[in-house]
Amino acid sequence: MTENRASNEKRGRSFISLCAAAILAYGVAGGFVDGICSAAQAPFSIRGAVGIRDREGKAKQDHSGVVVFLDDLTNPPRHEAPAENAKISQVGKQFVPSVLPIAAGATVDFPNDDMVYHNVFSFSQAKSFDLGIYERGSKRSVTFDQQGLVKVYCNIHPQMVANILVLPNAFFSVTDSKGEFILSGVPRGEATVRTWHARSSEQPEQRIYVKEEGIFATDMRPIGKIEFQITEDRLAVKHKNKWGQDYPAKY
Ligand SMILES: [Cu+2]
Repeated sequence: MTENRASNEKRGRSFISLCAAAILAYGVAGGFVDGICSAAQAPFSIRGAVGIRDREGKAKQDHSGVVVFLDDLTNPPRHEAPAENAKISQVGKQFVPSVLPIAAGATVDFPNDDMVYHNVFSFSQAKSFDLGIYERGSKRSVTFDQQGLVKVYCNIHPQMVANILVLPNAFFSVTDSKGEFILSGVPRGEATVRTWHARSSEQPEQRIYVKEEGIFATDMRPIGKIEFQITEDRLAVKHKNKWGQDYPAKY
């Protein structure tokens, strides 16, 4: 392992020299040099899929909405704040998207893009806030510094629920309808691929080695594509409004 690391570092250094030489030689052709250097650095992409089964154990048609993320990296890169804020809109009396992973320290904008007023609030341990009532075209923002799950509600419409997962880093993805995900720019080293789904208590995970030759399991078996299965076992839980009361029958 140590030997591998040493040779990787050596390769890294000679690669840096190669880039430096290329920049000196072809400094004017910036785009070209960038191309060479980024190709040689080749940030790794982890691909995979999550299959969701319903409560009866039947495979669902739609496998979207599972958050897949990396945790416990042995070689975490320096954390950089995202250039743009993340966003959860209010549209058609829903929060869109209803699942949003972010890295701790990120800010989320909550624009009202709807025809009606909404009141956005959360009493979660990781972040408690109340943005008050605001109209179409307005936007309010919240910064999330503490890791954890933040459940966001509207005080007017009980069906409006969003889950913000505040994670340790920016290596995350949300599955598409086929269940597929991609984690891009992953550094070499060990990491745990974890999962989270709003309607399941199952959170399958896998420890992996990311090496120059590819991804390996802890028994050094090569992994082409990471696959997980999740079975739904949670119904939507009724929640109270911000005053701790049931929502009125009509709203
Ligand atoms: Cu609302």
